[in-house]
Amino acid sequence: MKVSETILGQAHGKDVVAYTLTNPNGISLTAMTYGATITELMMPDKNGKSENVILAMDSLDDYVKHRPYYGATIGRIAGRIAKGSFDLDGTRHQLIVNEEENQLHGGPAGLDTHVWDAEIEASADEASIHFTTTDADGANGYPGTLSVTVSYTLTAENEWKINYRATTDQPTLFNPTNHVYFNLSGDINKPILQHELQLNSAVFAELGDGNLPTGALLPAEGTPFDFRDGGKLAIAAEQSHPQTQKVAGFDHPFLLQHDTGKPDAVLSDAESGRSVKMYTDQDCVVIFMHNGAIDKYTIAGSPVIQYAGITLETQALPDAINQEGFGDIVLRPGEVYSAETIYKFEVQA
Ligand code: G6D
Repeated sequence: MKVSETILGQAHGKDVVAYTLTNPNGISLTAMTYGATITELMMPDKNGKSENVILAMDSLDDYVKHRPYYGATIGRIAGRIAKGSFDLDGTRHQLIVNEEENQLHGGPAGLDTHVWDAEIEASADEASIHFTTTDADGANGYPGTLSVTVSYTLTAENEWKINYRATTDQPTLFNPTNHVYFNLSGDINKPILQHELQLNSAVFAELGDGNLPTGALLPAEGTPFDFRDGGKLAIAAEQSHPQTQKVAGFDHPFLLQHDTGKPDAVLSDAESGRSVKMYTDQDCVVIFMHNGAIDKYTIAGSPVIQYAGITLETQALPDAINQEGFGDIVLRPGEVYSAETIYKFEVQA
């Protein structure tokens, strides 16, 4: 497995390094130490043409300036925390809020804004980038010093494996994700509405004010949220349901069934022949369809179009600390947080 590296520039006074892992099948993964962010996933289409199938900015400075979250490691908490506050062991904690009265994606100095350290591990069959960072006690309002490792592994079987490990010296919260956007056409100016999604989920979380979960877990049966038998993403963009109307598509958490031996999700693009199978040990996947402009920026000289990409953000249910029955995202001293998500890339002629 081939490994190369390059220095992209500096952020927070530290060099930002990008590493490229290339497997024998012409698939390569590039990720940088700023935000432990994946910036390129090159793969061939059915005619052998290799293109980047994820959204990426033109430069490191654009990632820092616009914070698009593209491909970034999100934490301590992915998604929103209502009013940026929660009770933990009888103490009320107030986080730094960065989206009106709520906290989004770990706050203004979330893990995606860190310059992580990195180590490479490579063998004939796979190569890994082990990113590490420490989030100081009180950062963005969170208690405890959190030590995090995120490992990206590219295998000879065309898998991108993401493994998270974390420890803390005080009880705190941790629910990370990766915010990669896929566009399997390889063309950022082609909306993903003709992509096919097959999703093993029968339940989704209703969104209320501020795109926070209301706490209601709704059946997908008979709604545009039921992709168990597969369907084109255009179905979600038709906005035929109050919840798809609310956000012009999906921005929703889907509870995963984890059917034995089946991927949790399959995203495919018939025109290119490319597909990605998703497997995870997480309860849910948040699917966001880039429904509107995130900030005012261009990529390759053009503004980013609506539906330019789709995220498959595996995680615990958002705002779980404030919602009964949404799962436990508390990490305590002596515990080791671990989670794995695998994206497996395939091409059909
Ligand atoms: C919007 O509501 C969405 C989030 O889910 C997404 O992560 C963010 O844009 C980038 O706020």
